Amino acid sequence: MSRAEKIAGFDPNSPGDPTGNIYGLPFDTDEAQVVIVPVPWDVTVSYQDGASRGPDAVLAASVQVDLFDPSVKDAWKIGLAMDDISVEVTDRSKHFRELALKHAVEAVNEGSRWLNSWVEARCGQWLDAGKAVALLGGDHSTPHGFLRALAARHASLGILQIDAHADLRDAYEGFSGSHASIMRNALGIPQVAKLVQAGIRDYCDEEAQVIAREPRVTTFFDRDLKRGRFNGETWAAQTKTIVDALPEKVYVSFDIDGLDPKLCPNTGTPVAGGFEYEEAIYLVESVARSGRTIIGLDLNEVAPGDSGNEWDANVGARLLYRMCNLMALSQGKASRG
Ligand SMILES: [Mn+2]
Repeated sequence: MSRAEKIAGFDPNSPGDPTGNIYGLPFDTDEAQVVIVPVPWDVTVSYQDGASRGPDAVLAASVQVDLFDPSVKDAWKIGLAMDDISVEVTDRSKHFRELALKHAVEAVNEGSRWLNSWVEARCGQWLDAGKAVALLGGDHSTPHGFLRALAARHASLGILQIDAHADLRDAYEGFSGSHASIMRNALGIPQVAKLVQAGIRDYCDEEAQVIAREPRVTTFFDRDLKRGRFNGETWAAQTKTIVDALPEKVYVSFDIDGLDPKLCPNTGTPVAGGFEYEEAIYLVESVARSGRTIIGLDLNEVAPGDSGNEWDANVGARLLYRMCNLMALSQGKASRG
């Protein structure tokens, strides 16, 4: 069946097909304009594990997501599909996590380098096929290879990081590829011209110093955003300030713990405070509507609860759907709703 025939034969109003692809959509990765690359990896988790099961959980929860998106016209027709969940990545994550618990630092760092190369190749392959690419972690270390793939294809880019944590540590517990170092490592990529952080509310002295001394980093702390609101600033005005700090090409890195933890109670390192769901969507939508191009994005640290609680994945699946649609909109692969 061709892509056109699949669109003609699909009923977006019917319940999602649980045996199908992500969101119950009828497209495979060749037919899709947006490819979601799952990275089931959580090796250096510091508090609660489970993010490696994020892709499975989001895939399962995705069939509950209604496909109408008020921001993007006929959003389901864009074509979203998820790449295979790699057994090799899953197995290596388990293997290196065991080593991390034994604090085998060098072996684990070698594992992180392998993962970064794997992600770079996988995402690069889809970028070269003309796809918009979204990475689904996994812990927050997983997008490093994707950023390298984008840096190899764009002379300059900025990152919008939505997160409770600054993730600017120079290695954490000795692990160079730690989730807590992802943005420090991203700053090591010369094409990363700007890092704009939003929602940050848990960070150490070392990270505060990086923020203070590194001209590429602009941080909008949760405390300052909230206090501004208490004093009458609007989220629209604050959002404009955040977006204005970004260059033309933007990568969105969304750690789900940037949201209020009531929306992600099982994430690895929840912190009180944070964004409401629609506040976060509004921020990402404002990037797209500003005329900037979202050249890639990730959603990370979505973890299902041990008790079979699927709430985090339910939120994550909705967030990912709307961000993918907004990325497609910003890339001219869809039009405004
Ligand atoms: Mn993070």
